[in-house]
Amino acid sequence: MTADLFGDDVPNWREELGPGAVVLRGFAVPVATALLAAVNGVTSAAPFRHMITPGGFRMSVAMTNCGALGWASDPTGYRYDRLDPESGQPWPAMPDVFLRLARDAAASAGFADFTPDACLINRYEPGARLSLHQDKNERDYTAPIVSVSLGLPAVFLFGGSRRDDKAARVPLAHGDVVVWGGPARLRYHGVLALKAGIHPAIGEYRVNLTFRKAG
Ligand code: MD6
Ligand code: FE
Repeated sequence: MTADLFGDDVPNWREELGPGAVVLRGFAVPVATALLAAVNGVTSAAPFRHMITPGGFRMSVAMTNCGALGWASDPTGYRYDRLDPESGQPWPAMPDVFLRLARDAAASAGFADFTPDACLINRYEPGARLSLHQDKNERDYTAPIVSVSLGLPAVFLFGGSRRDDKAARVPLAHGDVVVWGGPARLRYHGVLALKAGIHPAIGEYRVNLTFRKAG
């Protein structure tokens, strides 16, 4: 862990979660307002929606996407698609502030030249959760994933390479960024049910941005 030597009031340190995985505490705080404004821009064109899993369940997390490719789930399976299935239109472009933050965070974690083509935007309301899963719909596992937490705090579960490996509980707060790749790329992970609360920036929600190189 590297302590903040710069004397500002923004949390700024890193916590290794294991080889290839790190939490950059507070990394997104300086751009959080700009990120949230950009989320509103994306969702005015591609609103949050509750997708249906291949098993037929409605996901408790509401999702949308921006970038050249968007992640989608429906009863036929999971996939990345160029078009929003709700509108038939391409997903909104990735805002510059998203791209810059994702690149900077990846570089800071040791993954140079990360160029995401997909950003999945997750919105949690109290009680919403994401069960343990691997991110494996992307074509190329050499690129890392960059995950940005905004709004209410959540407990991130970070497991191993098998579903039944014991998972660490990692609290994530507004502005924290998790980067994982290389040997950590296929580790199981999930999010515990969100606790109710009010965040000054976005009220009763947690919003998570996950950047990937999907295509
Ligand atoms: C979330 N995140 O934090 C859900 N996946 O809301 C993920 O599923 C995730 O945070 C891959 C890498 C980082 C993540
Ligand atoms: Fe994931």
